[in-house]
Amino acid sequence: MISITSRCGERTPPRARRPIPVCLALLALLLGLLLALPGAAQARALPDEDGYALWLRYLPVQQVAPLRAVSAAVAAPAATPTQVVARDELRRGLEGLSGRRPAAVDGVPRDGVVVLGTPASSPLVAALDLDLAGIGEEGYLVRSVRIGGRAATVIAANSDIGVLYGVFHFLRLAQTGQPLAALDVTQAPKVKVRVLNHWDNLDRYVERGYAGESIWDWHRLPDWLDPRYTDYARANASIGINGTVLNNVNTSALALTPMYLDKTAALASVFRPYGIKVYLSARFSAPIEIGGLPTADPLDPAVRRWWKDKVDEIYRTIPDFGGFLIKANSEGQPGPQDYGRSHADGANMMAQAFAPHGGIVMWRAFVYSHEEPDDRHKQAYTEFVPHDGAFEPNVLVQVKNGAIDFQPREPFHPLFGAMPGTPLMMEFQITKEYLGFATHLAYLAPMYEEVLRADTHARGPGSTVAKVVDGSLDGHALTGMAGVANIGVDRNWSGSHFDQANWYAYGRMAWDPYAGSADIARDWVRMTFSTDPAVVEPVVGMMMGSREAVVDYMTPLGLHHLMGRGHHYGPGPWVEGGPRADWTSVYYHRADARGIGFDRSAGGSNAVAQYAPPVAAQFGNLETVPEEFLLWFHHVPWDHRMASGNTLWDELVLRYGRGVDEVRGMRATWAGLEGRIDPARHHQVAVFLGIQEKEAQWWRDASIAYFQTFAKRPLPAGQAAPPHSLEYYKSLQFPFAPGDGK
Ligand code: GCV
Repeated sequence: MISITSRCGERTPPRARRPIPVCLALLALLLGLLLALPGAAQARALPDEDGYALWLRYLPVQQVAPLRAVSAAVAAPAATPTQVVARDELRRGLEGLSGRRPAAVDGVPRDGVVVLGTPASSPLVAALDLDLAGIGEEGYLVRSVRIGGRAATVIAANSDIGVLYGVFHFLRLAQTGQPLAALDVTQAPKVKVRVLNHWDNLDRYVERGYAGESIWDWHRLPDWLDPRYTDYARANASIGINGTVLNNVNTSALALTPMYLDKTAALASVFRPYGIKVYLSARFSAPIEIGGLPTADPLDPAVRRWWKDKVDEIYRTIPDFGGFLIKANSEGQPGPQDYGRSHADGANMMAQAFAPHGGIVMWRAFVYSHEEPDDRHKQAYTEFVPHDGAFEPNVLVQVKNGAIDFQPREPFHPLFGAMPGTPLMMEFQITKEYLGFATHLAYLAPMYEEVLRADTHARGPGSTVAKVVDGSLDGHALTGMAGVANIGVDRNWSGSHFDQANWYAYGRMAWDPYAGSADIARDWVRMTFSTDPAVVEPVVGMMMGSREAVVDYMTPLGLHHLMGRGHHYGPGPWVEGGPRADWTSVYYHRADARGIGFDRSAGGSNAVAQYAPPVAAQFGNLETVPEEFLLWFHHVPWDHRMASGNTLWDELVLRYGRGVDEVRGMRATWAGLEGRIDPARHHQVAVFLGIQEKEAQWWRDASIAYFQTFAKRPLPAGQAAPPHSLEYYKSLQFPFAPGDGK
């Protein structure tokens, strides 16, 4: 009889296996000893990841059997590009997650088939006679059903793109370890236009970009279609984003020339199967710069003709083009006011050119002028409210979440609720111009959530910003949300692993402005790092506290706009002088011997009067203003008593310190996760958290050193004095800090 050699080296007949458990036990012991030696962690380490896969990693799930039970095969039409994409994404995802590629089938020959389609594209879906009436063009159902007595999962919609969204939802459930056997999901987006705004120049420089150059390789377009464009589209479709504005709002008119329209058309062809329309920022003076006209006056017939012809030309090149995004009469950009015309005149001229094609105009309300001495906070409201109801129906007025500029915390913009006759879309910033660039960990969804849930009281209590944005407050069908993208050519797309979460959360909240930031964080962590609760809970905890930490160490208690000049990197509360007062810090904090803060109450600039009366009353009164907005709305004496019992000065110092402590806590939490996250990503995040701690400390020290020159009070007990002089902090220069406008 042939004998085999066991791993213990014993000569054992094939059936006589008794000694093996003993020998395995010895082996296990040996292995255990080996693993306990230094360097053993390396041997166990998870494979390195570079972050390119984002939240679509599709790695094997822990509980494979339940997933395999519901996903043995896929029955899907493949007659259109979107159908192919939906079917392939599902098979790719399931193969990665379950370790088995599901077969493609035509019917339901066995249990565990995932059926995709619309009633028109799939006879199986048609036969189910599902109620798809309420889900619109982009909604979907994901439901566990029986077909011919067999268990199946149907992903059904009224359109191919709805099916694709449903596929991504189903995959998310699988990725996050949710039960899949009794599904009954109905989803429809609450917002119609869900776009990214790229502040990408045609030379690939990204204004306020911290993730490398622009991913749009304009020079090699239209011929070279970087595969990354497809992955970009997949990622966006997976979170419901349905449009992208390719170029910076501070744009060159060249973006509208035939050469660039061909390049844009090439990108549109990649994005189309994923339901993503392309939009362009248009320069208001383009009729002069590329049209050879002497004027860009929106009431001039030749100018109107030029825009109409240009828009017609665009639609000949890109039949499903989305529309224009316009920054006009803001920060030096040309606009209708250059000709004594209003924003409505400018927007309507363009909107009329788009109307026959079904396109839209997103007209930004981020306007302020250095010729206008009034509080910058008030200028957008002053310029836009008189034109409420005067915009064409295909115009969305795009409003930043707050009235100044994407600060770590701002009260909601007073335009929300103040223009019932005009659809207002939200503009959030995903890139972290004012929240630590790509190195600081700041999960922004709690900030988005805070603004969306804010009550404008415009039509009585419960008139939340979310209701303005989703159109339900004033009955608008055209609705939108924009997110200023944080994407670049960095391998991990966003410059840091955690900044991917802000892109992800933005998409989820554009789809559903009522979604909860913690739930979204939990999904993201499970998909991006691990489903292990020992990872998920601490990381979600870090994320949820992270934005508040930034508020504390940069701009506590309603302070704002205190960063370095131009590049916006690091503290610069001393910034003064220069071309315009509202580009300085002293304009905003107004610190003096008496106290600190911008008086926007009735006794000051009276910006509070732009809010509905209950909000104006709350913000305008020192006794009732929420402390997080105290110095936003009031100039407050240094010895003012805070809710904590501390004086304002002491509280300010303590808040700065609290922010630094929070970052220290995040570092410690992250350090404790070593071994549970792949070394490459763990290491980069750990190093970035180290940078964040250093910079948080710098913000705290520099700010305290500066404000103490006004407060002239000692630091509260136990608070360390800044280690350097104010002159030292002021002397620091960062000539090549990334992302500055140019
Ligand atoms: C694209 C701020 C930023 C600018 C940006 C501008 C805007 O001022 O610093 O870089 O320009 O906002 O939103 O238009």
